[in-house]
Amino acid sequence: MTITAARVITTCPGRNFVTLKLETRGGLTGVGDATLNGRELSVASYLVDHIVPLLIGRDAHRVEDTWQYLYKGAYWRRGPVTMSAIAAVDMALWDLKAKAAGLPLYQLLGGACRENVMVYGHANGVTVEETVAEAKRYADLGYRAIRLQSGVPGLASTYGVSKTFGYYEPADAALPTENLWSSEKYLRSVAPLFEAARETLGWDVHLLHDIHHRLTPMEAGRLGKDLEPYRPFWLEDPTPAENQAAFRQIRQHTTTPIAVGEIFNTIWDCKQLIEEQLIDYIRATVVHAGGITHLRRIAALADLYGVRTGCHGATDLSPVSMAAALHFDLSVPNFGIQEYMRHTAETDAVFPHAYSFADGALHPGEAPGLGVDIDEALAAEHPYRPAYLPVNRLEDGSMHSW
Ligand code: CS2
Ligand code: MG
Repeated sequence: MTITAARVITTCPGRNFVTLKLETRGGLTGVGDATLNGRELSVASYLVDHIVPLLIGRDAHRVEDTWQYLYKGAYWRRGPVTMSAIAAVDMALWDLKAKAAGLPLYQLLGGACRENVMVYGHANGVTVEETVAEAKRYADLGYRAIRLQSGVPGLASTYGVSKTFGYYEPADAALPTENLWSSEKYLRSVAPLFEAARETLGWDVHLLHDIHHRLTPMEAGRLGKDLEPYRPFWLEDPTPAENQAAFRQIRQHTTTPIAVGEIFNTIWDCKQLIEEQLIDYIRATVVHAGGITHLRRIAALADLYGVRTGCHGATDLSPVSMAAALHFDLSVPNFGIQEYMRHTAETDAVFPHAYSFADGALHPGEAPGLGVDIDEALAAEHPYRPAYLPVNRLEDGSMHSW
């Protein structure tokens, strides 16, 4: 199954996406997501200028060898740009292999380990009342797990809260917008949010929250303890994870489950957190952690230590990533939960897909391959638009994690 052509398609149906499309001599095509929010053109260039020339003429069936070739052959290993580019190739090769077999990809990954993939939706609002009302709307739609992100009294804006009701798109300007942050004001706001949510939603729905890398380990330990009465499903990214040992401090102070990893790119980023059981869910995702081939290795390591998967699934991961993630989620033994921020209708039109939502869960469908494609003609109608993620400063002006 010789690769004869490769195209890198950058499109912006409301937000930017980078997609790799491979063609083979037999006429099959395979797609992979290469979107890195705010740095899209870096990955597009890495693919066009440094990877595509190496793919033409290669046997598309050699998925693992191609992964090893692109990882070990690059010399400069790891990092979000390299691993997102490798991920796109990997997704496209798995897509091709499954299409050639006439099977949905999950069947090549060992078959289904469950009937469907439980997902969590995003409820956000400027106030606790707005956020809880939005969470109730998700519960009424059948979601069994809902992430709560609310505004912080005294702060003009904060992570996860959209300016216009509904979709939260963080890459919101041609140059980074500057947000102001106060951990003290934030820490006072979370327990009241969860208390109100439990009062309205009850106990049969999982409630999640994303701290987004902003606390010290001790602040995170305190917040985890504050929320224990409300039984969160997880607290996400409580503190910057470059220092993985710091999570020992959080573990000493709270039993609230911890989820980390959406910005991780290889198994090495996850190793200590998993081996020391400092986390309960690993969030590494198919597009930023080297594709399906590498994500399966991360999940296998996590399984040894009782850590479950909780893959990142924000709208800056295209429907190609969502489709690939669902085949992975359906087949991996230690599945936990899948994030699912619904894409806009404009995005869905560019990326027709087979996955579907019902009863708080997604299923990848039975179409051969990933079950997703890119409408290149429609994609061409949405040219790339520079868009940066915000930056975050403390109220005294010090730079802080966004
Ligand atoms: C967030 C993301 O979905 C999440 O858990 O952390 O929205 C993240 O901020 C974006 O993917 C960044 O592009
Ligand atoms: Mg997150």
